[in-house]
Amino acid sequence: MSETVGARSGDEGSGPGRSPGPPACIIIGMAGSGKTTLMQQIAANLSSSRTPAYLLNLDPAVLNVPYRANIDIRDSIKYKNVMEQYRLGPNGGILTCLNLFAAQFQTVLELAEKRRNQFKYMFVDTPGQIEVFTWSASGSIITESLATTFPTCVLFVVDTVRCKSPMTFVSNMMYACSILYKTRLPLVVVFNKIDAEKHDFAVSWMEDYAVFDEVLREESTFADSLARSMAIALEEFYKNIHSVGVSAITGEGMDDLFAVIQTAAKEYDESYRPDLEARTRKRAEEEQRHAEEAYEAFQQDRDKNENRSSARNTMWAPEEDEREREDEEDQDEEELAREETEKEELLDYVAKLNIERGARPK
Ligand SMILES: Nc1nc2c(ncn2[C@@H]2O[C@H](COP(=O)(O)OP(=O)(O)OP(=O)(O)O)[C@@H](O)[C@H]2O)c(=O)[nH]1
Ligand SMILES: [Mg+2]
Repeated sequence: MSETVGARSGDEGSGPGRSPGPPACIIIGMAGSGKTTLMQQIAANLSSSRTPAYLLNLDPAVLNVPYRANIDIRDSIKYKNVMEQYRLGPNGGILTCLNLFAAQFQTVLELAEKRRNQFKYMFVDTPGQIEVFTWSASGSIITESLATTFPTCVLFVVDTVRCKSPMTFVSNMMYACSILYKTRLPLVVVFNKIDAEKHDFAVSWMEDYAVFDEVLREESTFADSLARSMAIALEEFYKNIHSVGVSAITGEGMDDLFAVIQTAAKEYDESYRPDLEARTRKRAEEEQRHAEEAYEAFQQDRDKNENRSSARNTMWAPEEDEREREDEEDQDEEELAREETEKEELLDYVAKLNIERGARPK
């Protein structure tokens, strides 16, 4: 775990030979953890220091957005209409809105990309139904597109008051851990609501397992032993993330938050971007290989068909001629045999008639 306090500027941390662009932060967190209020605080904070920012609201179901969003999903997609049209419940409605929006996200990014020199930060507010964004295809598309355009990190917002319960704390950390491995982006755990509850206890639980274990010893329920095993598993995860305490209401800790975002953006540029580019390259190579294989198979099929038809049209095949001749001869023989039989039957019939006539008295 690391936390650095530094200057507020989006121009730091340039990679070799190019400007990395302004950091983009995706704000994710459990329902009611304070994501939207944090967006509001960020907007107010940056506005007072005249730092331009690009703000996106991706929550289609929110009634009021308490900050001026540059892009608001609600402008192009109406949550209630989507629910009615597709006969969906609240979560299905949000998911479908995100799916529809993901299809337009490239255009959104192009708009932002054009203005990349005009803002220092980008922040993205997401729906409270965390799994709708984190585990959906549209969430992945939006995250990956953003990460290939700007130095991107995830701000995982946690309600510090609720984290006093060890089980809730561990559950939140497990979720944060899964997001880290899913997105493969730098992750900052933002302990929010520190005006109501300081986050020191959470930091000590993350830094020293013995402290957390001590708290669990006081109770010995099944859930606590589960929390203990999960905390052991999480020790490694804590080394790979940042954490910071803020109050979205009072603005406490905001300088620390901006500083840690800068650190995360540098990390993105130094290690996450090369990893992402390698993955993108690998995927492109695989797609290229599949396309080439498919084209080769298509060509082979086409060549085979062409050979077959040109052979039929142009090449002399004595075996075929022989077979045709034999078939014709067989047909002739059958015809002859039938005619022969008919003639014999006719002669028999005439002979029979003659006998009868002869037998009949004149
Ligand atoms: N005391 C305190 N309350 C806060 C803070 N931040 C948010 N809240 C309160 O927490 C509640 C939820 O805040 P929101 O910002 O709507 O949370 P959210 O994560 O956007 O909620 P969803 O989008 O529904 O998931 C509101 O009542 C806020 O006033 C904070 O720093 N301190
Ligand atoms: Mg919200």
